[in-house]
Amino acid sequence: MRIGIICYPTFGGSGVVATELGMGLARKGHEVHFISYSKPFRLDIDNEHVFFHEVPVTDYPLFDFLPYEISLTSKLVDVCIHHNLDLLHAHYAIPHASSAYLAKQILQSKQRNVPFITTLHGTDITLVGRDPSYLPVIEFAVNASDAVTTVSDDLRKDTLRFFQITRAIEVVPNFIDSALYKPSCECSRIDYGAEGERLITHISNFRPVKRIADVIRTFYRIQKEVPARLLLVGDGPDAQLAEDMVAELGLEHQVLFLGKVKNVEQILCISDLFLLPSETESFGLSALEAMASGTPVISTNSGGLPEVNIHGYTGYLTPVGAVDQMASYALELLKDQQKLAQFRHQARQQAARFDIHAILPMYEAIYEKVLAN
Ligand code: GMT
Repeated sequence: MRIGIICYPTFGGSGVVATELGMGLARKGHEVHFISYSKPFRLDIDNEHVFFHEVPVTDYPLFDFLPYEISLTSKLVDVCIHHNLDLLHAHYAIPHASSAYLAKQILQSKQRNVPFITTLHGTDITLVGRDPSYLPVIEFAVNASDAVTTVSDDLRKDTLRFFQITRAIEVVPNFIDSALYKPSCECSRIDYGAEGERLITHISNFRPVKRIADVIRTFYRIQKEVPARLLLVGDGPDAQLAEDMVAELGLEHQVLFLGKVKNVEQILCISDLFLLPSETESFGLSALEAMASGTPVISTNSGGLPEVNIHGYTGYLTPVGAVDQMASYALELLKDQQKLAQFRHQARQQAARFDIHAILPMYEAIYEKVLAN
């Protein structure tokens, strides 16, 4: 198949999933065209079946806001025609699904039929998409898609709750490559912490929804009882808040701000615990990556997280904001070597259910169904 993938190129789960999906499809022999305003940060164009098309946005003194959707739609039309694409797959509804819809209409006027699949990732439904300034367009584009998927059952339910949906929604969970995310790696713990120190990790795009302050509060309680370091991976609007808190609590020597790291598997495989105290999380791809690396997860029970992290088996779940509870679960594992080893093993086992080899055929089956129609 010749597949066009529309995604955000930035440090974020939807772009990561779209990139890994496209690269996985290319390895299986499909021709995959990524369309975005810059090259997705995890994309390696080292496969003859992978192409990247940059969406140029032309500025003009009249524009206070650049009309990205129009440039994207024009690019979609152009790539579909010149590369004879069979279908488009939009990751994150805003604005990718509505641009794909418009491109499909334009192509139809040129006697070409290019169906599009929309994958909803999270805040495109739960936060941003519900905003009245986006809702009618998103609702329309979702209903007009030739197939719609969500990354968890919880997100499917939210979509049905917040929007008037007239079509079926299939759940295709996020996935990892178990050959890449594994407990053993060449990294050395000594590069990040002293002998005997536990390594606690958090990875995110530091948006308010991630509740980065709860990560630091939880770590503050942990390090009072167990020698530990906190590895913070990523960057975003709340990075400054995190730095200020770390200074206020006198944790400068125990918290490492690692910024945007491309190969997060090298940090996860040396970590003892992963913290994800999000306000809402449709799936929690970073939690899955941690589990695949044999790192138990202490997370909130919000959104789709309970579909990934199993309470008392792969880690623990707590209500949002329950930092004392998070810290006490963390300490329970960190103080019991045998239990920690057992949870590590179970986390890896649970993650295997989400291996790319099991999930990718689900997308291929949807593509085939759409094309057959
Ligand atoms: O919805 C977002 O916040 C953006 C998106 C992203 O690009 O980072 O994250 C969402 O999609 C990921 C991949 O499907 C999920 O693993 C995240 O849980 C989800 N984030 C939220 O729901 C907050």
